[in-house]
Amino acid sequence: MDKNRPQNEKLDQLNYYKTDNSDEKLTTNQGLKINNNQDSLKDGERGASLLEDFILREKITHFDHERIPERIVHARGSGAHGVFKLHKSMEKYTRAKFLSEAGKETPVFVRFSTVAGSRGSTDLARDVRGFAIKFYTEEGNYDLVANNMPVFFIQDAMKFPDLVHAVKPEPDNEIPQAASAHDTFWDFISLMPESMHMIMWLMSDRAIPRSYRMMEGFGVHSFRFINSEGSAFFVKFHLKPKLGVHSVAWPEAQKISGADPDFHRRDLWEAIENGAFPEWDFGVQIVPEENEHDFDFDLLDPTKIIPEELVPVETFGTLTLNRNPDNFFAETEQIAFHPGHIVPGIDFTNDPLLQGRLFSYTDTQLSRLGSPNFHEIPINRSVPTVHNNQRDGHMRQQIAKGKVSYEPNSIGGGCPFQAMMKDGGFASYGEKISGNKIRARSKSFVDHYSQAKLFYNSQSNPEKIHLQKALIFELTKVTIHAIRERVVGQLNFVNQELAQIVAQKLGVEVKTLAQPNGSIPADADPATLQSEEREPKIKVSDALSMKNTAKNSIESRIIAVLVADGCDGKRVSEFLNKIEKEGGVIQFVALEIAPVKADDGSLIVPLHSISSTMSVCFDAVYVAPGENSSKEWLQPDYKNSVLEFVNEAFRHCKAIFFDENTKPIFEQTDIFKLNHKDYAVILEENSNRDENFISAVASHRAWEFEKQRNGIK
Ligand code: HDD
Repeated sequence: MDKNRPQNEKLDQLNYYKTDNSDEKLTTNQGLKINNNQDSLKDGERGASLLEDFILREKITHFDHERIPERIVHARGSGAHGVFKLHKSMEKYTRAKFLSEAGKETPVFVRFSTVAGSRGSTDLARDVRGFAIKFYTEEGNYDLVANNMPVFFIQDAMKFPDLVHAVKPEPDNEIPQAASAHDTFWDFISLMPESMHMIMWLMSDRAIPRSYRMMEGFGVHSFRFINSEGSAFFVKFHLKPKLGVHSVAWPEAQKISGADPDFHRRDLWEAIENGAFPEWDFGVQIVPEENEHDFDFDLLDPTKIIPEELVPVETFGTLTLNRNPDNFFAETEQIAFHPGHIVPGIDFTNDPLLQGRLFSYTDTQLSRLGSPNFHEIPINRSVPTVHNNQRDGHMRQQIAKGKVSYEPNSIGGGCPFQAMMKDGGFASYGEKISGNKIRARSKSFVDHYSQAKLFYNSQSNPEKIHLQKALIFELTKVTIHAIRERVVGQLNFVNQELAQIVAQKLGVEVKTLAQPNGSIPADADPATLQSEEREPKIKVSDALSMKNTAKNSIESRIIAVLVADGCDGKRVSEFLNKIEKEGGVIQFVALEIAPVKADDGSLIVPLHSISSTMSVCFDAVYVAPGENSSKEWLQPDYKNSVLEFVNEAFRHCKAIFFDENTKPIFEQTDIFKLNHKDYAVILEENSNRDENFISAVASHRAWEFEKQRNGIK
């Protein structure tokens, strides 16, 4: 068995359904061997096709029906198999078996996604990323249908269709694709103060990740853990990537969307194929039930985080993705997640957003996958066999034996039996509830700005600047002045300086919106719904800034090595060895795609030519040394391309390497023109120059110099 391709009970189950065409003859769907797959059956060589041609009809009919509706949201996605390993038993808090025995491994399938775009849209949209995990536990499937942001736009599922209609392409002309920068989205947002915290996240660089492998995951809602004594705890789920949280810059995202719209999909696929398995620490923030009301926000409000300074994340396991799917449609497209797929020991809370989700997910699978038997699709099957009295329906696979499909019964000996709790039977948590039926929002939800402020105030300066620019970009695309004005009015409640900066670029006035306190009257005009602010215990939280993330590895970072005929073969191969030792990836970029001959006679096969790629697709640039290198690269046909390649990497604060040989190129770059000698690693006397370059790559970007490097005062 290939060590990179581990087996487990789920993969064994999937193997049963797999086909391999190697050494096989072509057949129809009925298993009939086909003798001619080139021509239809005709009435003479030049005659009309015959209706009798069942082979042609079968082929065309199947083809005509091979598309299914895309997901109503999160249509664009990529998935992978993996494993969750529990390091520390959580049985003190939950009786879920997959969280009880330290060392236990549970198979998983994870699907990452963007929200707004269609199935074929770019990976690099400014958007929330879905991070949905299916745990194939011994007690049935547990789905954590998470996002890469810990809060949501709205507090109640009642508003979800409105939110999605607003962000999706506008209904008259279906423009724009996979973008929130348009009138209807910002119109809705400007009237929904509760969305302001999420807007801070969405306008931050978290919305344009460098990789799915470098994103956090959050369950968003408070869920419940229940232990075997019946004690309950509120929990918020967290996934922290071992590679740290990193992003690209917005101008890069826009270019990558053109250069490689599959950027994240390709990155995930290639990392797994290369054995650089993405990993996350998995943990929870735990709040005992009796402490539910200890906070200055409501634990049931999905627009709020619990700052990690108040309740630290307790990590207890590792999620590793180690196997690409065999078939995108069968696995990634057909997988059906649902926050209502839970196991004993985990339960819901009354978060009104979560409550609505519990209805929506099964419902949507019915139209997307076409039948209530979607649980029988191989990727959706639980590891334990299903035993119940549900029967029939489109595409039923299971062959249930016997006469009995009802309960109670005596003919079947009463089977299948209900399970006692001690035998793993699920029983909903017996939460005490008393109240009148009411269609309203709790007053404890009406603080919309405190945590938006917390997020903004916790950002480093470069992050704040990116956030401001994102807002300016988005609102520039808005065509209606009043909408811009209302959004700026909302921003003013978050941070006055932020509102001023944005307003000035848009040419709007900062107007203070009305701010009545108190709970929301049933007939209130949404435009006047305002926040009732509380004094938060935490003013700044380190966990909210990407500045404080892990920056200690170049694992799987892609370095463009610019090679030309006559480059220093020995230096290039030494560099290659160093990078590979550190887990980095080298991709050679040459003048053209033809092999390059180094000065020692060795041949280097490039993956790209300078005109077929852009430096936005790489994490760093290494201009290979060599006596001829400068002359080659500065030929009239290539000079502009190479300078643009380097200048763009410089604009986005990436590590760039030149040495004494390639100084003539360096001297024509913006780095030299702007006199940022500190920037490029040109350390002629320094024997550690490769090492210095590697540590610059590990720190991802030097964002703090962005203003200066762009020549902005
Ligand atoms: Fe949702 C898909 C995450 C609120 C209704 N959602 C979907 C996916 C993710 C999330 C990651 C993609 C799953 C996959 O890869 O197949 N959704 C969230 C999070 C939410 C959230 C973290 C808030 C905290 N969603 C939400 C609400 C509703 C829905 C309030 C409806 C009331 N979501 C759906 C859906 C989707 C979906 C329409 C579309 C495809 C699917 O379910 O399977 O039912």
